[in-house]
Amino acid sequence: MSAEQKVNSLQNGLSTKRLARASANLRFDSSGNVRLNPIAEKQKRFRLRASRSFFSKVKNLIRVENLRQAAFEKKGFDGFLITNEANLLYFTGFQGASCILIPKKGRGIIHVYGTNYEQAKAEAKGFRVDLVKRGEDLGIKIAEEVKASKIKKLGLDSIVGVPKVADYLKLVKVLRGVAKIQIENEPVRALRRVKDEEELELMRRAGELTSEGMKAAYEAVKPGVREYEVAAEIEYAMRKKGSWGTAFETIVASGVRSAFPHGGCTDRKTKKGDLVVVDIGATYKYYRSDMTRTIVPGKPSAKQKKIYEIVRLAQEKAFQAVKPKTKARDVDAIARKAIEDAGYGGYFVHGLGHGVGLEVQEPPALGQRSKDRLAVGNVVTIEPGIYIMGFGGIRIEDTVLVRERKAEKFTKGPYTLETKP
Ligand SMILES: [Mn+2]
Repeated sequence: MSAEQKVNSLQNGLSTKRLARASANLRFDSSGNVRLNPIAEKQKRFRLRASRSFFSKVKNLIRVENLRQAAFEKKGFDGFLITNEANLLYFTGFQGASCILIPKKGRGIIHVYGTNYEQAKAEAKGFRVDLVKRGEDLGIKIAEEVKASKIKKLGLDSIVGVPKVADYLKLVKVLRGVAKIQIENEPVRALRRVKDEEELELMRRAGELTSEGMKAAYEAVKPGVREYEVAAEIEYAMRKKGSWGTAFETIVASGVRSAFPHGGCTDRKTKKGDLVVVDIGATYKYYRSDMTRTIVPGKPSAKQKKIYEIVRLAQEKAFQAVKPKTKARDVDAIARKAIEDAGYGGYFVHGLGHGVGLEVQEPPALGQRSKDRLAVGNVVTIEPGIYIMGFGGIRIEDTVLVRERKAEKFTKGPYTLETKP
């Protein structure tokens, strides 16, 4: 599809005059996806005030159009069903849709139960909102729409959880002889892993809130304080500054428990000289952030300092290597080599990092087996660690944006073991 055709196909539901204005602000990125151009991005704050709902409608239409390009033109689908929660949020900007059917042409159809019906109508711009009535069978409803829109090859983004598997099997049954169904995650993932300016603004804010939480952690970690008390101070600080909630369950793992990479948070009292791994994240308008620091209440030992420096250097080296077109596994390898060279290779027991966005773990993956390549607009974590049973663990993590030249850190805070520098 030509750029012009693509913009024209956004016309669904937009008046010619308004569309002309919107089209002038569109550009195409290197993957051929439609984006608002940078000047339009700059004017956005002003424009949003004037017509927030119009722009959210254009944004949603652009995203649906990009999906059509990725799934219909490149993969041969002629209909797409979105069921994954984060994907639903990505396309509609609202939480509570059951699924969206994207037909060949025209608006996507949001299916929503009564509880969320009014909110969907108010918030999910650029879609047709369809109420699923009590007792109505969603699978049959979708099948009827698939038939009506003459869809022959329906793509499906994901199947997560037992009820959804059951829905899927039912859908396959109902659509037998009508349309083929195929699970295909890549088209939506490809869109979601390259963040646009608006998403980046929200993620920057989530990073700032997370950094505020980490400041609170440095103040709260003291000998005798319990892990959950530290977590409470962190979460309170983030909430108070505007966090919509935690991006995942706060980790405050102290002493021997710090050697468990996902140590959670218990009622353990931290002791003088303990390693305390603090892994936290705030959420802002559904976008998440992820940050880890390791703190010692009291005076760190020589061994703790030595290992800390190894992890810090590995993180710094990996951060410097974050560039577009770089293989994600090469960035992992740089951190891994730094830790191996220092003699602790066997103690770095997880991948270097992962993508962050609407979900706290999403593509691309930064691990030894990753096939991903970094691209401008990816937001990823860089989080090397060394975990020694009986001694404790040290991890340092930041959420960073891949840019043309140097990557940008969204989470900011000193790299110090001591509570007071
Ligand atoms: Mn992480």
